[in-house]
Amino acid sequence: RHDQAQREAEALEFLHLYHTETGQPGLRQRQADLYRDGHLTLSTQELTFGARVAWRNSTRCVGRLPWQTLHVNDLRHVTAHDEVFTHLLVHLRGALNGGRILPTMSVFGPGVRIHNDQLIRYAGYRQPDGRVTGDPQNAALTDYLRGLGWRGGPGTPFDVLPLAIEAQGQVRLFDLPADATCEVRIEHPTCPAIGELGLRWHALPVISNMTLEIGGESFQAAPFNGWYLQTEIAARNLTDEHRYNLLPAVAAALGLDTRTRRSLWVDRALLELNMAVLHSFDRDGIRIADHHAVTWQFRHFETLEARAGRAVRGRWSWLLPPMAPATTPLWDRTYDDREVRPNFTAQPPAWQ
Ligand code: HEM
Ligand code: NRG
Repeated sequence: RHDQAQREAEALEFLHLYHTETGQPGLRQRQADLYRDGHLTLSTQELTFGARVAWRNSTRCVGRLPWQTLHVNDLRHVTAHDEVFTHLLVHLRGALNGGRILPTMSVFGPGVRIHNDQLIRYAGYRQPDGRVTGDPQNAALTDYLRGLGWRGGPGTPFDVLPLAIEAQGQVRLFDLPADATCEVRIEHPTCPAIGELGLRWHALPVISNMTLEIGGESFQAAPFNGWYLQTEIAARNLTDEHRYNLLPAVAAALGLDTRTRRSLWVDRALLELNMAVLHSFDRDGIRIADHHAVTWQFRHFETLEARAGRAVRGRWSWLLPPMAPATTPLWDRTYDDREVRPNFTAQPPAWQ
């Protein structure tokens, strides 16, 4: 929590940024509003600008080149469960846009929180033997949702979890309809046995547990999405030993010799799984980045920012992809990792 002086200082700094970057008149009037009220009530234009700059300032995001294209739904008047849920469905369908994904954010009113860390997450069901069916990362979330009364899904490794929406001091569960959670069946262009593993992933990453901070104001319910980078799905979610841990199955499908790591079966299976994810999203016409294009685009973003007289902040360890990092143009660069606002901050889970 900020104290009042810091809040006002951030508000002044934001007003200055907004008016100098956009060239909009009226800075004096807004400063007077701030001194009168002690805080800012952002206009829709200021909110939209602030959200875009928050993306521009996200040190861990390698996908920042199109920051100015972020669509912002100003839903600060929305504070009731049913209305929040309805607008989340509008967000999911509009952002998917038939596969030509639109980076989108929906900003909800006071008292609203979404307890899921992303709008679309797969259940992780704990088995009696200690193993997990589904995504082990979501086992605690799955337990929590069951505690709220969720009866559980069909029990596949890819059951979409319901949303826990908090509003007006109360938490309620909402099932997401299948037509709002577009998924891609993963198959490999030349190895049918990989397709037979029955893997899938959802088209949209919609982060719903970060606080948007603009000019001393905080928005706890401001879910946002862009499109996936294939390494997020293929090199981490499906591959990490503590996630779906699928490289042994992919290697078997490829007929690789897994008796010794020195055969580099891990690397070959990883590569083919990444190819399969790119191929499958392309087949369905769902936008997805690859780690080569996105890192070159990030360099372009740096050039444009330098031209605009701004410094780019970044966290090298997050910007580098978990595949072939030294082949990308970010490998031998260094970044200043100090955080500036507007920005997104991590929220401690509302449950736990
Ligand atoms: C993190 C790519 C859009 C804000 C990331 C990461 C990647 C990425 C690869 C690292 C994720 C990880 O390692 O778990 C992209 C791509 C986008 C995109 C390809 C396509 C347009 C956006 C948008 C926003 C955003 C629209 C906000 C408006 C962030 C933030 C993080 C992040 C805040 C850090 C998340 C965390 O701390 O867990 N992005 N991003 N990104 N991105 Fe983006
Ligand atoms: N690694 C996470 C998603 C983190 C954010 N990535 C994006 N964001 N692409 C995962 O679900 O795999 N985005 O807004 O597009």
